[in-house]
This record gives sequence, structure tokens and C-alpha cells, in this order.
Amino acid sequence: MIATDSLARLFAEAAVEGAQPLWTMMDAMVPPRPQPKAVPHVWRYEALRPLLGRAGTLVGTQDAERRVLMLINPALAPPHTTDTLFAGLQLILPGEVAPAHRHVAFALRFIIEGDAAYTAVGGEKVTMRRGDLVLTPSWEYHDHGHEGEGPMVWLDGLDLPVYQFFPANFAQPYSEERFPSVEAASDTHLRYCWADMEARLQAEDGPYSFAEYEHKQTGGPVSRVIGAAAERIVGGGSSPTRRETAGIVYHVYKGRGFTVAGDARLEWEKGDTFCIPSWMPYRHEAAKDTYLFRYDDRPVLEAIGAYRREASAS
Ligand code: 1HN
Repeated sequence: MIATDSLARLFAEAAVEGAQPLWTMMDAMVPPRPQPKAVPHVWRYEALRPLLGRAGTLVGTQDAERRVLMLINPALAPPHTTDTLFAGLQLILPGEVAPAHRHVAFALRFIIEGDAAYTAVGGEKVTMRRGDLVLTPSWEYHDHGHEGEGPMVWLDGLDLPVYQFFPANFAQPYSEERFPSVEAASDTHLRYCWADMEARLQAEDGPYSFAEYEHKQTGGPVSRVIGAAAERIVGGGSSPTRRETAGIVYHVYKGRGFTVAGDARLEWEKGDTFCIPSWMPYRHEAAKDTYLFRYDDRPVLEAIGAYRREASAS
């Protein structure tokens, strides 16, 4: 019996019992470095904006609930923009209401176009303008509406892919279209105006600066899973090369240039959104004065002791 035994036989019998050897796949189980599935990619606003406009005539917010074009990583399936982050472009038109609901997933909005829509979050009605960052904390009822003129477009950033892994995301519609709300205080912790961020970035000298959004109540990142920041690069300037275990979604608030991410060269201009996978060295180069908004999964990585960052040779 023993004489005729073999590993192949052992593996076959183990498989019947729902077990497999670790030693044949040790490297895949504990790889020497992070192995993100996402690839670097740019979503061009010039190409997507007309499609979003057509969606605006073809489907209403009542039917769609949220009129969002998801920005899906070419190497992954919805809702993955990176391994852990979701990004989408949402359109709301004057007179529309996107009905109230809540979910465990956290959402942020970075306003790309327009200035008179609101998002009502947990009873606070927050008016949104271009460049604002607006937070929708986990499990708060929220609806969006537009009482002004012209289309309103924003970038939605959610931690949805995290809930592909932790099946702990609940969602619930509210019984009515709108959750009752009153005008938010001008300094609400739900809104972070661009002017404040731009002033912080300009306060730093040099061709490149970086500033993190600080939650107005906690002083920490904007959520437990997602952090957000902005960067300024003067025309002709560049950022340092670095890599971090966080996955990152970038949005070009203003400017034009490119980012080298691993072997990829991502050309971008105002309105574009692009992503950097975990641990890939990256560097931005600006052709003209540029401001980038970004969000990442650094807070959740820090919570589990898995955030690392290093400057790397360019
Ligand atoms: C969602 O609820 C919103 O509330 C936006 O505006 C984007 C993407 C996937 C799932 C839910 C919103 C979303 C979303």
C-alpha cells in the first residue's frame, strides 16, 4: 500500500475531501509582493460625457434610481475600478430627484460640472458646486435633487468592492422619495470646498504639493475605508515617484499631463479619471498647471496593518 502511494494519489484523495496541498501553491498564496488584479487605466471625460448625456434622455432618475456610468477596470468586473474601489460618473438634470436610500457602503462625491444640485444626507441638505467633496457616511439615508439649471455631473467614489469580499453590505430604500432634510450649516462636516483645498495646496512652495482632506469632526480620513487628498503640479513639473499598497482613483480637476504607472503611460486632461493599482510605482508629469483629486483605500489598509509606502527611484 505505502509502496504504491504517490503525491498525485494523495492530492486526488484530498480533493475528494475538499482539501488541497499548500506546498504546491505557496507563492500564489503568499506572494513576495502585492499582486493587484487591476491595471492602470484612464477613463476619458471627452468620450464619456456625451454618453452620459444620452443616458439623461433615455432614462430618468426614477427608473435608474442612480444614473451612473460605472468606470470598470479593463481587467475586472463591476463594481471594480480598482481591486477595492468603485468610481462612477453620475448625472442629474434640473427637476430630477434620485430617490432616498441608504447602504453600508460609504460614498463620496467630487463635483465635476454644475452648481445647484443638492444631496440630502441624514437630514442635512448639502448644496454642491464644482470642486466640492461631499460625503455620504455609511448607513445614512441620502437622496439627490436638482433645483437649479443645467446638468450636474459628479464622480462617485465608493468602497463597494470591499463588500464583494466582506459580504456585509445592506441597502434599504426609504419609504418616500426624499428623506426629510433642512439646509446644512455652511461648515457642515459633509462638505469640503475646493477653495479651501486649493489654498492649502498653494500654501506649499515648489512645483508639487499634496494635501489630505481631514474629516471636520474626527480630524482623520474622510471615512474608515476611504481617504481623499488633492495634489498640485505646476506646468512642466512632476511629482516624486512613489508606490504604496493602497489602490488609488485620480480625477483631473484641472490641467493636462500624464502619469507613468509601472510600464503604462496614462495621458490625461481635465475631467478624466484614472487609476493606479496597489504597489505600482507612479509619477505624474504636468504639461500645464494641474490639480488632481484622489481617493484611496489607505484608511482600511492602516486599520489592518497593511499600508506601506515608499519613495522609489524614477
Ligand atoms: C449609489 O447609491 C450612489 O447614492 C452612487 O448616489 C453610485 C454605485 C453603486 C451602488 C450604489 C448614490 C452608486 C451607488
